[in-house]
Amino acid sequence: MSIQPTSLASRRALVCAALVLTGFFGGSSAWAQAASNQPEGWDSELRLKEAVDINPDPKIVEVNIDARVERITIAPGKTVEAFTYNGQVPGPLIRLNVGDRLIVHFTNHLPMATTIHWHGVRVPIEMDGVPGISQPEVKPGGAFTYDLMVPDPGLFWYHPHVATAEQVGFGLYAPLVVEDPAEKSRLGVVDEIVVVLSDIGIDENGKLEDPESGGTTGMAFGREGNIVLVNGKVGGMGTLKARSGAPMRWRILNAAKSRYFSLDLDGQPLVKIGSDGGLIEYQTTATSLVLGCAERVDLIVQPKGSAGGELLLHSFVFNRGYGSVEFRPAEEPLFKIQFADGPAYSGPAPTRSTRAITPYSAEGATPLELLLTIDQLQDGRFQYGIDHKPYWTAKAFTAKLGETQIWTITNKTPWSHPFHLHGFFFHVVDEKGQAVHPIEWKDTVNVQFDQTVRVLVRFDERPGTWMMHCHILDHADGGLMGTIRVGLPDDPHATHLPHPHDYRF
Ligand SMILES: [Cu+2]
Repeated sequence: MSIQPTSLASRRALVCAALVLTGFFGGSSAWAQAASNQPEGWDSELRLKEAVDINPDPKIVEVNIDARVERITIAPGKTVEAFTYNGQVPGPLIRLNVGDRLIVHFTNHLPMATTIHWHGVRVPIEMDGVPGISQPEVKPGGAFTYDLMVPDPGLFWYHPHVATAEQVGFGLYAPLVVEDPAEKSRLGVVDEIVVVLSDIGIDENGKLEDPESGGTTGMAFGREGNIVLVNGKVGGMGTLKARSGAPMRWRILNAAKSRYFSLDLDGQPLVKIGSDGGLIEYQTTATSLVLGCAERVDLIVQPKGSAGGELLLHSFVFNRGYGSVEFRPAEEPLFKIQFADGPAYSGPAPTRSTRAITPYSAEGATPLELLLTIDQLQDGRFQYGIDHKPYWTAKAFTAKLGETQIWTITNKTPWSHPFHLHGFFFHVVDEKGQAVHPIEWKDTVNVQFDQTVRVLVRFDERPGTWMMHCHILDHADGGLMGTIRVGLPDDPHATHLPHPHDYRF
C-alpha cells in the first residue's frame, strides 16, 4: 500500500470530521448542543467504533468496509480468530440521518465468498445482498459498491447473506443507525448507546466451533455460541457509569444467530419507545423484554441507585422451544451500571414518546398462509420448510406492486422462529385483522412454537425477488426460507432456490 492514498483518505476524513463538527456545534437544534447528563466517560467501556465517513457532502456517508479474518480480543488476555468487518466485532457502526445516501466500498478478504445484506433498510433489490437474486456473490479478493438511500429512521444492521449461519456466527455483523434529528430533539434524551448482543462458539482449543456441529439435530435446535458478547466483549465485563435517575437511550440489536435475549435490569423499568422500524405508536413500560434473533428495541431507561452502587442488565434464559432451557445457566450477565458520586438527576423527564402510525387495512388484503414445519426424513435427518417444502423445492410466492397481504404464520414445529422478510415492513394484527397496539413496524417477528402470528404487509414500488426466512440462521440453512416475487411477470422457470449442496445462502 502506498502512502499517498492513505494520507489522502485521512485528510478527507479530517475535512469531513471538521464539517460534521461544524454541523454539530453550529447547528440550531437543541439536541446538538445539549450536554451529557451522565458522568464523564460514562459509556467509554461499551462505546462502539464508528465507520469513518470519507465524503465531505453532509448528505452522503461514504465508507470502506473490508471483510477479513482477524484475531479479536473479547476479554483481557482472551483472543479469538473471527470473521470481521474492518478487523472488529461488531463491525463499525454506521450513522446517517434519514434521507441520506450511503455508499459502501466493500472488499472481501475472507477465504470464502460473501455479500452484505442491509437488514431492515428499504433498499432496491439490487442492493439487498442476496447472491444469485440481487447481485453476484463477492468472491475472495473481490469488491462491490453498495449505494443506497436510507428512507426510515431506526436501528438497522448489516450482515452477509452467503453461508449466513457460519459467517454471522463467526462475527460478521454491525449496526446501522438512521437518525431523525427532529425526533431526537423531541425526545430530549442526550445520552445514547448502541448495544449489539451476540454470541460466539469457541471450542476447548480456542478455535471457532464447527458450524455444522451436531448435524441436522444441531441445526433443528439452532446452535448457540457458548460465549455471550456485548459489543464484542464477553458478557458482564462492560460497565456504564451513570448518574442516578438520568435518562439514557439504549438501542439494542440481537445479532446472535440462534440465541434469544430476555432483558432484565434488576427489575427496574424499561421504557420501550421503538423497535425494528423506528419509534412505535406509543411507549410502553415493562421490567423484562424478549429480543429474538435480528430484532431491535429502542429503550429509555433511568437507572436508579445510590452512589457506588451497581445494577446488572441480565439476560434470563428464554423458552424458545424443546431443550432450550434445560442444563444451562438461568441467566447471563450483559453489562453493569455503576452509580457515580454526586446528586441524583433532577432535570426534566424525557418527553413521552408517541408516533402517528396509520395501520394497513385487512379489507381486501390477499391472504397468504405460511405453515412453518419440520420433518424427519427417512434417513433420520431433519428438514425445515414452509408447508413442508424447504427452500430448494419451494416455489416463490407472488405479490403485485402496491398489494397488501395478510399473512397467517403458523408455527407447527417445537421451536420458535423469528421470521424475517427482506425489504418491507409489516405490522402484527389480531384474528380479525385489526392492528395490535401499540403499532410497531417490524421486519422480524417472533413466532413462538405452536403459535400463530398474523401480519399485514404492503409491497411498495420496489419489484424483485425478496427473501423471507427464519433468523435462527441454522433454521434458514436447514430449509426455513422462501422467496416472494414482487411485481414481476410470471416466470415458469422461477421455481426454487438452489439446493444447499450447490449453494449455501
Ligand atoms: Cu427458526
